[in-house]
Amino acid sequence: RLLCDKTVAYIGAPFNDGQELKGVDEGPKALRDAGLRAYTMKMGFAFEDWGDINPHAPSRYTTVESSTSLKGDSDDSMEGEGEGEAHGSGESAVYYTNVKNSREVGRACKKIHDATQHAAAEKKFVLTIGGDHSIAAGSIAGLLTERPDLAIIWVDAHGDCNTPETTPSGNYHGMPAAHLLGWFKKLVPGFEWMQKVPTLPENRIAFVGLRDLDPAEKDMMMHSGVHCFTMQDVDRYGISKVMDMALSKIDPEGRRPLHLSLDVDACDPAVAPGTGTKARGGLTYREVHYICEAMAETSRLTSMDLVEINPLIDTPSEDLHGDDPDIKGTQTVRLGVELIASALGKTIM
Ligand code: NNH
Ligand code: MN
Ligand code: MN
Ligand code: MN
Repeated sequence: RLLCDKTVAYIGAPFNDGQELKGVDEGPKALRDAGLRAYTMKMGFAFEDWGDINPHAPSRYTTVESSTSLKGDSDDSMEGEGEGEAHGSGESAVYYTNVKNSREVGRACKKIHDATQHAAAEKKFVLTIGGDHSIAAGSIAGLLTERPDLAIIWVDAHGDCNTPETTPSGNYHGMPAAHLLGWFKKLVPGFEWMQKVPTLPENRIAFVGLRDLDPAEKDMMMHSGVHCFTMQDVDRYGISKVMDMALSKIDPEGRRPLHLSLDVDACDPAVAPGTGTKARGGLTYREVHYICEAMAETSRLTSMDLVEINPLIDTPSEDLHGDDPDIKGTQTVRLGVELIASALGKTIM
């Protein structure tokens, strides 16, 4: 029994505001232009392009949202002046004020939430393309609402587990996992809606590829129930053992729907140069493909985020024998299409 249909719902989240560098917002368009639709259809999937989330337009998904537990905080009531003060008495007492662009980020994430929830309700394979990793707060929140037993593999050089108290940068893309885990003690302006979203249990997320953690972030992760697999673990055990261990931690009985949140900065910069925060010593081309293939092999992968591809700083793709001529685009964009194909079940033989 399949947990989702063979239909990809493509949700573009062209979104920059969770970090400093321009260009990640061009990810969704670059992947379309690279030929993703034709490629996934060739693999036997139906492909529905749900368009891009426009952070500034009213939500298209208000009907879905009002039929769920997300009462109150509807998108429309969040638009306009002073949404941060909605809870009355003195913003600073209950609100963090140091998250950069939090109103824009929060509002966009709510729209992503509505879209992924809607697509999950329709049993689609929900593919959310960033944009920076902030979008995962929205996509995973929406998926959790519809698929409450969801378990997550978060592939990243970084933990994305900072809270506004520990963030060295104020950039929300370093915080979405902590937010989903319920580690924020106060509200974030723009993210009031997160209070109504189910909290992700710590033992239901495993990080793979870690190598660049901030000290306080590392401390919180180590003393929590989240599962961490560093690049040293990948060296020591090999990627196949790491994936077996990670999956058995978050889904011991092998029954949960699975989500892959894939930040391309998990890859070695030689493999994925087109990303804003590069960290040396990352996943090889085959290791990152293996992760996607292993997820597909479970038959329980029902959603995926692909984030932090920055076409503006990407390098041209080298033409190699055996490359599929149907995929166009620069190196990291091309890798993105290939990784999606692997996650959808493409195999070598
Ligand atoms: N940990 C740093 C921060 O909180 C960097 C996070 N950057 C990422 N994460 N690209 O994937 O700002
Ligand atoms: Mn990330
Ligand atoms: Mn990262
Ligand atoms: Mn990143």
